[in-house]
Amino acid sequence: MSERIAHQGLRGKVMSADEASGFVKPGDQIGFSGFTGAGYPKVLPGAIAKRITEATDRGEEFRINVLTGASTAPELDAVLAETGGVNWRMPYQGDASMRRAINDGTSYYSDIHLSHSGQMTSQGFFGDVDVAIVEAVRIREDGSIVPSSSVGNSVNFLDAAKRIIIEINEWQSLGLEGMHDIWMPGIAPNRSIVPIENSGDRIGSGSIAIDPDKVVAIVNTNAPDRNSEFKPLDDDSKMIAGHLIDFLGNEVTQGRLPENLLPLQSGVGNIANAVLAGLLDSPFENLTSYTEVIQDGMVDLLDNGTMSVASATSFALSPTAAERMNDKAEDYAKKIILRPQEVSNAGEVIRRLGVISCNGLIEADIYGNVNSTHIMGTKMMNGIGGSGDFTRNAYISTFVSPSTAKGGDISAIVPMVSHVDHHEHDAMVIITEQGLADLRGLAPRQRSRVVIENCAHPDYKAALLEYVERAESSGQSGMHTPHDLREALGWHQRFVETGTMKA
Ligand code: 0RQ
Repeated sequence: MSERIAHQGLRGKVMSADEASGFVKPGDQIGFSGFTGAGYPKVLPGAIAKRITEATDRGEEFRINVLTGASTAPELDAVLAETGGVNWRMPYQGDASMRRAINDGTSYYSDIHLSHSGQMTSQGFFGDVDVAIVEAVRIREDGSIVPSSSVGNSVNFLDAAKRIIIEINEWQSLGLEGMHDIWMPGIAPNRSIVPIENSGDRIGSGSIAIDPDKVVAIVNTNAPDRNSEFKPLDDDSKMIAGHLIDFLGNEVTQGRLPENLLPLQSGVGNIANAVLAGLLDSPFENLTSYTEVIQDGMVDLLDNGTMSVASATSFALSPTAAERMNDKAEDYAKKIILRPQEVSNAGEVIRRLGVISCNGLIEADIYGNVNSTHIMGTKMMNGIGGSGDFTRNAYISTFVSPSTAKGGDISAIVPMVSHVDHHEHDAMVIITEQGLADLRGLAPRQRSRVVIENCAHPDYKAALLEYVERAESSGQSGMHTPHDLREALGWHQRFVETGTMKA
């Protein structure tokens, strides 16, 4: 362990997780490292959860605010959510227990663009950060921290926090040192331009400088990052990937994209991973990515040389791919750059590099508005994550989804979305296994026909067409974006009442 704590003064701070959890007080606001199941602290959250439960059993109030980079894993989100002690959570989650706590009203949740969340913390929008709890690979001689498999919002949390607790995780490869690129734009009014001109540019240092005097505890761990295996590729995913690859090929033919495309962004989830797998067999070469998470599909592209470089803030790897990453981290550090999420998701860089974005959706409406977060308009699924950062600024923004969910009882194409995350001004291309709707340059009434014809499932096509024709001919609706307002959310209401959107 001593090689992992090179700062002499900090070696004396090593203690057990139970002892370290004593530095967390009721009402504290805690910034945890971690992004999509990578680089989150493995043992402190459990120790804090134990203290919350003990306090609750004694009839004492012990609640905390939980800030992270993005989703984490059960060792953080589930253990804390299950105590009922999470008062407020930001900016993204994907855990069943946390989702339950949010949807049953136990916990407040602010679903925030990932690129904004760190800056908002640093600017003091959420109040003080009491404790930063951050996983690291190593502490250097100067006390700076080498992060592990994600950078996320750790720099903001470490800067802002009054007290710092570091988990040194021996499972994380020392070879990760050299992969990170720590550079921060600062806060307004002295915010700098991000000097990145290519996805592969390195602009900062390999570790996060901290004030060693703020470190109150260091805890040693040896535990893997936890992500689930991706679902095996099904026919729908392969068809979605095929539509997107054909579309990109045509953009090259039309002279709107260079032959090696522009930097790719790929969201979380099975479909986005399937699209990356589809690129493996595509004619494209020398691809690059400017994205936020590196999934299995992207590592495969790097392995076979289809992709030359990938910039992100985190891994989101299956257990098998994570072991592979650990074995060969030094080699991957030549092709992978992990940045703070304020930089990986910086809108201005995304716009300037001309990123092609690809994210999942829960539902889209006939005019191209997209709901990525809410089931039937009221229940939180995961959150907007970085999908807005990329969609709003992309050169071409795409959304991918099967045309139905829950065995066909839900249509992903609806008359009006029950919640809007990405609106018609930002969403350019919608893709389901049925086909692709290129909405660029189309007015709402033109969009409706293309979305219904190309993307809706045959079981719902006639009903969608009937809806829009009725709205257009009612004489009561404006003809720019025709709607029958009594019926617009009727499909959702029918699902809530009967368990299916089918009439
Ligand atoms: O449910 O898990 O019970 O089977 O949602 O759906 O089709 O497997 O697709 O894994 O790609 O997730 C939008 C949630 C899609 C994701 C969303 C149910 C469906 C299934 C998953 P089961 P699929 P995916 C970068 C970008 C927002 C954040 C983002 C997401 C489950 O892509 O969270 O893009 N995006 N970040 O059955 C009811 C519907 C449904 C539905 C799907 N209309 N109604 N349930 N489901 N559509 C990364 C980060 O930001 C970190």
